[in-house]
Amino acid sequence: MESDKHLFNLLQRETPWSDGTEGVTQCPILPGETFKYQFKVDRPGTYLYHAHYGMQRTAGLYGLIRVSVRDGDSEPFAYDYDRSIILNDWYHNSTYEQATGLSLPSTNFIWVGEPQSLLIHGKGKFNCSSTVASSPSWVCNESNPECSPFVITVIPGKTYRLRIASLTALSALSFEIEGHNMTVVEADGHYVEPFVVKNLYIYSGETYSVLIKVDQDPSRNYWMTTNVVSRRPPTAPTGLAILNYYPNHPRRSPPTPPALGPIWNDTEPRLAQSQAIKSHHSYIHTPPPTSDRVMVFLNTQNTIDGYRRWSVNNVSFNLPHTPYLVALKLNLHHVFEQTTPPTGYDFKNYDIYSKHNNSNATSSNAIYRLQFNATIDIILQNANTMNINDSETHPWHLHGHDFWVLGHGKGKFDIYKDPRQYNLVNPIMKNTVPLHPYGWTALRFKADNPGVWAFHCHIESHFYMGMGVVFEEGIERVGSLPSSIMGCGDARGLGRP
Ligand SMILES: [Cu+2]
Repeated sequence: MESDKHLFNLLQRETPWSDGTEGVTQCPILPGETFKYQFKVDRPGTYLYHAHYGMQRTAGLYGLIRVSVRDGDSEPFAYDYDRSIILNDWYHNSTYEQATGLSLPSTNFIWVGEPQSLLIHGKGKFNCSSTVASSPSWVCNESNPECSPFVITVIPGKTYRLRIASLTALSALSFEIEGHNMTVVEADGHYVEPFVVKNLYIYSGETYSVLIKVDQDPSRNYWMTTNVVSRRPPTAPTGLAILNYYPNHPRRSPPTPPALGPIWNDTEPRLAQSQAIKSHHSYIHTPPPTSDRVMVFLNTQNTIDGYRRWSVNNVSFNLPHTPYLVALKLNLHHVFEQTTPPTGYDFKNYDIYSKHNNSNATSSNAIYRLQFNATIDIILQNANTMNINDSETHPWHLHGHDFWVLGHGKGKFDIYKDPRQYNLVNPIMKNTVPLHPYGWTALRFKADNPGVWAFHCHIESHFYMGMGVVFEEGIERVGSLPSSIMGCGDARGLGRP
């Protein structure tokens, strides 16, 4: 049984029901049903859409949206050609098998594990020695055209804009192009003050545009490679694609071995890249100088009632059967818990570097109600997992808003000292941002988009295991809901005239 849900990574002003988040803004789309998303495309840039139901995104329902600038408008950089690359990781187990394993009691819990392949625009390789003997012979036949890497053909002397997006289920990635530096010019639909990288770190849910100059020895092709970082030990083989210098043959392998990527557990260059991303000087949206409400979100792993979960401030998130948007608009108060989840944790006593049982953790579907138009600060605080000496990278994605990235830091966030280092001058606005191991990330946003919005870790299995929260703001300003979002839970039938 399949049902689809699409998330459009645009702000959805006045159309909160077109955000595509199952359980938050709509009911699942059942097999055979049609659902029409209608929304204003509010700004140019590079965006993603994907399934947002269970772990369905991982099965391949996703894509990229390019929004061009208005006729007559220009961008703060120039290029000759525009190409897109979606990065992903790929598992041989179905998403149903994966979800089932994650849902077992912790004594029998089956982790999804590392992916078998990394995909560059849908194509990848895996280690054939891991194939079972009964596999059909074409599976590991390298001469099968299906096994050939993705190719981008480029013309020497030209400049290319590459729109690079990640929709990995789990992996944090590095991406590089042999012999070519990349100038980062866009992040999540916002222009970046250009900076040059040899290697781009990219996390699930993020998009970047980079410029490359086709200026190397034209007699050969070059590898484009992607590798896993931040997980031990990375086992997926390097993801490969070919930058094909015209008129060389597009399938001719470069004469050099592909790059193995940066050291997987070196957090420093990843933190440095996060800190290097600033708004382009001509496109700065200055953030409000202060906030009305500050929330600190401690990210931890827990065992709750015998199940392995992820939590924010020791509360693990569950989706209700009736979407919040419907429940709140139609005053169905009984369909989710009417408590307020915690807005902080025990700063003084909680040691983020040691392994905890977090035995006071609970599961809940309660949400944060925000005052309309208030300025909200969120500080994401990382910690040790339930394994010794282990803290993971979590890419947090906010629906319905772009937030200012005020800062990234190491260790435990100090609510008195660290805000003094916030970048209030030229912070980038994004919709997805990494929380680095044992670090903190500070965000600010205006609660000015009437609706109900998910904020969650973009790692598919982490959100599935409870790593998310929901914000409501200005629900009384939301217009009449379409009946098409009401096919489930206590919402069933409510939309009919
Ligand atoms: Cu996560």
